[in-house]
Amino acid sequence: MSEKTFYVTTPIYYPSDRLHIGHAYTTVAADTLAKFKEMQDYDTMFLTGSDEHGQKIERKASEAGKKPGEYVDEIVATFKDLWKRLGVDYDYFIRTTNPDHEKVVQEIFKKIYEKGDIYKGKYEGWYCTPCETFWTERQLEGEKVCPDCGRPVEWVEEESYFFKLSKYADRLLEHIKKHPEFIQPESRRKEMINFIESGLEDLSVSRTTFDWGIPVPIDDDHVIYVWFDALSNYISAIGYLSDDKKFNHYWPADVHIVGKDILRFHTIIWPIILMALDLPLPKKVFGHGWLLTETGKMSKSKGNVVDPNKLIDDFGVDPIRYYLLREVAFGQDGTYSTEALIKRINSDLANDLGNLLHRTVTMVDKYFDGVIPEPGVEKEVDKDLKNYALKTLDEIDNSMDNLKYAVALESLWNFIRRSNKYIDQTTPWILARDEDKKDRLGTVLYNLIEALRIIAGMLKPFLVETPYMIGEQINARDLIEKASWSDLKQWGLLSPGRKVKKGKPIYPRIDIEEYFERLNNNENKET
Ligand code: ME8
Repeated sequence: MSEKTFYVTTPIYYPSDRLHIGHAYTTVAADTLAKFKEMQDYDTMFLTGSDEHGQKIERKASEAGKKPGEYVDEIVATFKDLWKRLGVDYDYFIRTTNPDHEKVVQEIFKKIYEKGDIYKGKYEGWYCTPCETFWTERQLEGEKVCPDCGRPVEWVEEESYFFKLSKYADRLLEHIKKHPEFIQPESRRKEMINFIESGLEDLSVSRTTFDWGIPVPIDDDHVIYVWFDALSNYISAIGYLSDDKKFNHYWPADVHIVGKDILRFHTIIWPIILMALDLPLPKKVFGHGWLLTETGKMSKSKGNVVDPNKLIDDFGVDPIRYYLLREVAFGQDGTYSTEALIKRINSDLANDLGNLLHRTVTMVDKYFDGVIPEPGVEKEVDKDLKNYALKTLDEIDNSMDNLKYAVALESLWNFIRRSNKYIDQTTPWILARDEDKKDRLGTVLYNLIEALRIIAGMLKPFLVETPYMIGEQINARDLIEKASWSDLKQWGLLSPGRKVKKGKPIYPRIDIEEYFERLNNNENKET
């Protein structure tokens, strides 16, 4: 195993419903980061999964007239199917109903109980089942709705085990203040500090009024609180208490990527569980923003839930991945719109990238019978292009370290545009008129093919088909497949003499009006 490791996670989603574009957003981001680190020769561990216990799932299954186990099996299959379609390449998919996970959670509970940080008491308070969250009277400020999701809360009065969050509050605050990178982005870090400073109460970590959960190991009448169970996935999945070597290799996680809705669980409850276990804390928890629709928050009742499967059917996988990563600054809220998606496809994929490839391959085909020419003497304009490639690689590297996906893609597209400009500067069609300038023409076209090889390589973390579509046409699929990030820094890796395979434009332009017209006609047919 390589010394350099990188461990990245997504939340494990509730299999209470099928996933929507919001879940795809988080997962594609984590997948991109994992692919990027992989290219930089890290031994990468990318974890995702499903959070299958709890009252919410139990109720949903019963509404569907199914046993919880049967209900979640069906939905989890749709998760895996979506990740496959989106080109998400996780190393492990954890299900919290997996007996290995259940055993580790029980052991964690027992360890903390034996340490004296879990004790028995009685819980009296409010509970939001959709969020699986306990709320105190004070936190509700007189309202009987969940401060997070706005849905009604229920009164709960039952015997419960409590976890001493209060005992660790000062230590946690100190850690957060000492490690500014621990909670990102900065604005959310301040929110979390305020939350902790306003006082932490001990947390109820068991329930008695339903069964769909992991039994408390010392008391069969209780099941473990679903968040205690779910958060433990990040260590159970990599061998905590079962495979020390693997666990020590990957832990602490480099980054937990989550939505802002569940940042509190990840920056308060989770670190305190780890402190109680005497384990190091994750290096970073990144709470990204919310993806909204033009009619507000996605919800079944509003009928505005965006189904990623439908988008893949209509546009293909890479346009969706590109849009998710490019359109909204990670960390901020953004609005999903199909119109904006089509505009991105047309301007960035069809125009900037598609044209560069098409123009280049067409010229090699026309002026050199498709054979990639030898480069000759280098001019200033060629050096500029090469330096721009190096600069772009560094920029992407810096942006990715800060999870600035949109900025990374902006840098990449600046290089694509720079390469298009290189065509305009060097005017190959004029060089082609003069046999004496054949060498120069060869150099220009070789450089363009190299630029495309490097662009395809740089695209690999972000997009899953496009790099190889480019690879096919410039006949460098092999080089692109095996390219590491450092290979992209070597200009001239592609040997001349290969024959390009001119194909159709990789992204034909989409007519927005026509698309919506077709959509309306189809909807009318269905109703
Ligand atoms: O909270 N915009 O699962 P969940 C952006 N099981 N991201 C969104 C989104 C939106 N509109 N909607 C959902 C749970 N997400 C727990 C997690 S982890 C130990 C347990 C994404 O199915 C975002 O990442 O409700 C959010 O945090 C997550 O889905 C919530 O998924």
